[in-house]
Amino acid sequence: MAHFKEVSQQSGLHPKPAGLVLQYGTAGFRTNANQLDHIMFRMGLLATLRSKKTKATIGVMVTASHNPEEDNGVKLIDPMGEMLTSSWEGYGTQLANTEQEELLTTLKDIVEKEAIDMSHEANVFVGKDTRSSSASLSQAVLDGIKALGGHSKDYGLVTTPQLHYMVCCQNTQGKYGDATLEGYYSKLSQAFSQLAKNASNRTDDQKHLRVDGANGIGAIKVRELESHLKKDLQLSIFNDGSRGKLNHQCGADFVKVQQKLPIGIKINPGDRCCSFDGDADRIVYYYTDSKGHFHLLDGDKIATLISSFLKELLNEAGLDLKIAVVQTAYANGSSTYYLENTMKVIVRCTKTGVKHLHHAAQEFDIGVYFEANGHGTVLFSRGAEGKIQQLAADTNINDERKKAAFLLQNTINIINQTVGDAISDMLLIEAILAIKGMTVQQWDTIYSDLPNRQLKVKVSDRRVIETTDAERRAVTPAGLQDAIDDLVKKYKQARSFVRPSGTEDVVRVYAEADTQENADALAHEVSLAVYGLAGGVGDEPKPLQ
Ligand code: NG1
Ligand code: ZN
Repeated sequence: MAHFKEVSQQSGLHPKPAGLVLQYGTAGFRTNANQLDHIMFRMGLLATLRSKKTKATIGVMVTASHNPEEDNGVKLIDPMGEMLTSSWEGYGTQLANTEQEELLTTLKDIVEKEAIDMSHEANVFVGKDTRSSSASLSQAVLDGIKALGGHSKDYGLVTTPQLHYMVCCQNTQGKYGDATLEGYYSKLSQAFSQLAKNASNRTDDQKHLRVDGANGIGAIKVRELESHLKKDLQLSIFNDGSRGKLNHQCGADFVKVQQKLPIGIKINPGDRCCSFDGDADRIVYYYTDSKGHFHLLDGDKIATLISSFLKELLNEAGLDLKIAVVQTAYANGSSTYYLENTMKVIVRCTKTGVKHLHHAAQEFDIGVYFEANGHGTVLFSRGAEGKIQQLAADTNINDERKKAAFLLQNTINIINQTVGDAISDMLLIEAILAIKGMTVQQWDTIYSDLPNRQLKVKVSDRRVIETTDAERRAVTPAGLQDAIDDLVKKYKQARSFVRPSGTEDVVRVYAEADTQENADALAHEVSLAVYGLAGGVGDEPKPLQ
């Protein structure tokens, strides 16, 4: 086969460092950028095979999200804009780790196993974030696609969710929207302006939002969106990449984990602010009060705001649709309690990693899913969308139902259903706050978060920790779960769990309790248990200050 010869020649330009082993994890490959050139070339090959197999356009995004600037990464996007199916992640790992001379054999094995018709055309969309390494790494992806005879379209700088959106638009022949940036901005901004019509008498202050762009791609793209928004929403963009370093002391991950303001943002008490992460698929909100205290509104608060808005609209519209909220073990206990007992919606808990949440959300008419870190979206089943469209077109219904149907229709249009999207989530949250005439403080008081703490522990092999029950309990090493249970018993309203990270070489520890001191103490004690029982390396974890 001519293409295999081409692969053989081209792969020599993207050699694999002998012995290097990497794994296609929860967010694709992610590590220091200088180890990734061969991975990118090979993911270009894999995407081309995946495209031939599915007879659809596939996406490849070059980014390491919230990781430091020095890192990079790559993830594949499946035809409907969702993450690569797990059955192909293994091929990603195989291709990544096969030594140079075995590459063709591995490739042919995949072709054979999947019975891929190599004569079929392949089409791959490629995007990248603003990291300095992204340009050459995305070129390596394009080289891989070309070597296997695939067609590619290079979108250049885009957010991760924008590329997911393009793939979905392309494979639905434009039914989901136009596969262009212009198409994306106009669909979202039109839906926003329709929703904003239902907000009464907003002052300029209420229309004003401060955005921390994490010095990344989100800052560039939210500025492009701005010109489509007219006067409905006024943005002040900080950490826009003109000076600071990507994700350094800013961005959604920093704000969520450190529970403090990002660097470089100027705010007065009560001002509404949000932070994106490095590839703009996460968002968190926050403000400071008159005493200067910081208040975070994370993915759990966002899920609560969105699901209560949708539930009210469904009631008003008289639509009987099943709505659920999907969370992970990191969801604050107060949010789960509020959703289940006050709002009375179905709550599901899945393993960490967006694909798990996405799949669970697909089981309902309307599935709202958010990780506490701010990654999430809303999925509407085809049946639910149909019922909403039908109602919106019905001329024989009263004004209240008509208005609710119209709001639901535009809510569907403002949401990027392919994946969590900071820009789309931001517009939806702004629209809900505007329609409800709600301040960020009022939103914050829906429930009070239990104080919590997240820590990391270094161990020699994090795979010694195996978990069950959506990662809420450790099965191995022996004795660890008993130790955690005993520690948790010492505190009020306490909960704690540990799990190996899928994106970093650490074990993550989470604890919550009635006070911040207790949450900190519990997290520290559990860290010591992990260090002692799971092969901790380096210095023993120190208590928090
Ligand atoms: P790991 O490193 O597996 O904890 C982190 C996030 C996930 C997800 C992935 C992908 C936490 C605790 N974990 O995974 O939720 O977003 O990164 O980016 O926030
Ligand atoms: Zn991200």
